[in-house]
Amino acid sequence: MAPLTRQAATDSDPLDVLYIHPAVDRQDFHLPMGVISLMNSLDCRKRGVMLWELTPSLIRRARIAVLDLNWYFPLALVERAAAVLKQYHPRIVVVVGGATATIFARQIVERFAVDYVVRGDAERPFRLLIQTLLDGGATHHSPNLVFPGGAAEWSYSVSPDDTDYQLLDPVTVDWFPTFHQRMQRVHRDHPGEFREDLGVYPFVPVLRGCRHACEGCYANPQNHWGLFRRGFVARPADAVIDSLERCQRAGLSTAHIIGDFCELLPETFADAILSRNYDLHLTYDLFNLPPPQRIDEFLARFRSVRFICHLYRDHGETPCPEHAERLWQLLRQLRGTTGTVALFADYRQIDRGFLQEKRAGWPHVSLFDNAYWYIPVPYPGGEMEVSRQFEHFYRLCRGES
Ligand code: B12
Ligand code: SF4
Repeated sequence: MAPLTRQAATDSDPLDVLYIHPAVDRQDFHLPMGVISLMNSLDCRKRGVMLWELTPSLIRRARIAVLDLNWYFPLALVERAAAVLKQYHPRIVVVVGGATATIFARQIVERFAVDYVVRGDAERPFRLLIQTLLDGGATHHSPNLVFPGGAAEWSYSVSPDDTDYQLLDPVTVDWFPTFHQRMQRVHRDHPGEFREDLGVYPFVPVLRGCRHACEGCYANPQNHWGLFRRGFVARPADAVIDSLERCQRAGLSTAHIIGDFCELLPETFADAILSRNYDLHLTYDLFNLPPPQRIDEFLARFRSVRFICHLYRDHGETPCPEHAERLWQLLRQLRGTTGTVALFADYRQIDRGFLQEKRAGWPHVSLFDNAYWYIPVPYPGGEMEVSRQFEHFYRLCRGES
């Protein structure tokens, strides 16, 4: 296959790939964390836009349109967007991927104007599919694809020695001007903050999946297998360090890590990551609580660290007095340092007065209600079950139930 050549796209040049984020509103800058790296793996004429930036002329300039469908909310929006794409450009190829797309792949290619769904880990399948489409070759052999009337073998999953997984670039977004500008502003005006309303960018990828098996989470090994056909996997420490250094080189103020390597990986991994200094603020989600020395190492290595903590152990799942005791110790340890805490608790289950009292006098601690995180989501399952879920979530997105 001939290698693709990169050409800068101006406002009137033809585009090989147009990525569209199906934003549910003007504040929805939540791209699935894997998407930026996927787009960066393509060396072709590419452009990213929010759904509300789409115009007929942009559609007509593109050969391939790519949409993410990770959280289920944009399910009906993706249907509408695909129909509009085909209306203005009947020969455009429409590609969709992400967790929800993986679960509902068959329904999406059969009921929406979508040509391909890429299931599970998309790094190699997506790159191969785009390259084959641009070369005019036969696509049906690219792994993990589902298309109208058929499916290719689901044979690709990332592994630590997979260079596609090692070489992720979650930082470069010059091909997506609106997102780029927004993120430059967020990094300038809100260093070190973790605020969903601002959009959280970039996440430094460390691992996929989890060793715990909390109900209702896609990282739970059973759900994870259904979504990715593999178990828990981590990138090598060098690859993670490279991603952090990319953030620095790009002049970003903050990196975000969700996927607690202190808890889930051997100590040597954390030793390697924390063996050097980063000119970055960090937000880091602690699934459980590491020893105090580890916390000190984080503080020494980053400009500041905002630890996301959970009132219960195992990422907020299990009430536990020892966990609570260590949590109060951590809050005391961080007083007067560059460390702050976003403390998440399920407000349906706890006495809020007790928490308010606990944190009185601790300005470095903010309280968050994560009750709203526990929303029903689609899960992988048998054919009948998936088709039942599809009808439910599709109607939900269309405001019909
Ligand atoms: C990190 C995370 C977040 C981060 C965001 C990270 C981000 N920007 O992606 C934050 C904290 C912001 C977040 C927020 C929310 N999250 Co969240 N989050 C996670 C978490 C813990 C890990 C995700 C992860 O590691 N992904 C790994 C990366 C690499 O995979 P990826 O981005 O999905 O991409 C790969 C493939 O899916 C695919 N792919 C993805 N997109 C596309 C697009 C195309 C075109 C292609 C080809 C392929 C492709 O290719 C990628 C590379 O292989 C998961 C649970 C879990 N542990 O899995 C929940 C999870 C994804 N979140 C979930 C939910 C529900 C939410 C919230 C709605 C919670 C809430 N109630 O507010 C919000 C939604 C935000 C919003 N307003 O849109 C659900 C999604 C369920 C669903 N299908 O709807 C999950 C699965 C948790 C669960 N309940 O099981 N979340
Ligand atoms: S610890 Fe967190 S990521 Fe792991 S299974 Fe539980 S909720 Fe999911």
